[in-house]
Amino acid sequence: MVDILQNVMDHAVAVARKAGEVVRDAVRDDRKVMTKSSAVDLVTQTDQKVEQLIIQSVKEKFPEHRFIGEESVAAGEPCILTDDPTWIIDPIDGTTNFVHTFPFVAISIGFSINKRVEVGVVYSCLEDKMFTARRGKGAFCNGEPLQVSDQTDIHQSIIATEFGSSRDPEAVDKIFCSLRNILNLPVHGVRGAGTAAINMCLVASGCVEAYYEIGIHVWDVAAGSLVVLEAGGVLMDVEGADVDLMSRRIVAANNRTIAEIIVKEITPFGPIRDDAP
Ligand code: LIP
Repeated sequence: MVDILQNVMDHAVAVARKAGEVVRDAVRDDRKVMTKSSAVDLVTQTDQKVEQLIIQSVKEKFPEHRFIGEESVAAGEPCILTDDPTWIIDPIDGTTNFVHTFPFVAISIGFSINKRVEVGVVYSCLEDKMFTARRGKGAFCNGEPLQVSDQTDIHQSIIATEFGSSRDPEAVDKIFCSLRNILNLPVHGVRGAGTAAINMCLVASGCVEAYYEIGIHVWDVAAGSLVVLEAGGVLMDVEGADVDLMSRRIVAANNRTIAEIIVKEITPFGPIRDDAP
């Protein structure tokens, strides 16, 4: 019997590798920086070129599949997750890092059916780390199995987060309030790689106990969410409910104990949903 999901996984890995080559070649050259939703929400020609490369290549192999891509949505395509097989693509997660040659940049490709992510591929292309996950079949980095940390003591934990690209003063105040609460628990430290996808892979790898952020988009977290789950981790909304990938809010943690403590310290707010009309 044909294993469609394995075909999807193989294709996602192959095209992510090809995209990674393009990104690596461009990392020192692409200096034409444009902005999107705010003065610090950056995009380059490489983001657009890589998204086209991925979509073209997938269309040739899976002509009936749908797409949600960061740059296509920025260009006016709808961001609606249906039950149809859908590729959820961030061509460069960590565009600001890419622009500044800060060395964490990922190609993130999730694949969903019935609104549930079934395959996740995150290629940290400057480190040459290929993170892969398939529902029910585990998570891997360059073929090696991943396992979240077994830490249950928040005081012995490292937490990853980001400041995002909104500079709305109220949102910034809430982001800092959450950060202060978490630092003061205290935790061993707070880190941020500058890409949601890689932060989630760090949770899956056991290097940090949790990652949370408000303001991310579905393409930043679709693939990473499955990598976390398949490495034994948990996902939650920042107010403790089930995660909703369109809500632009996420907590990804090694276990429920850590996730619930983080949730208590977060000052929540609700950015406009990805699927808002
Ligand atoms: C970015 C993230 C980053 C997050 C930003 C943004 P982009 O994605 O991964 O960690 O803080 O909100 O979404 O724009 O580089 O694809």
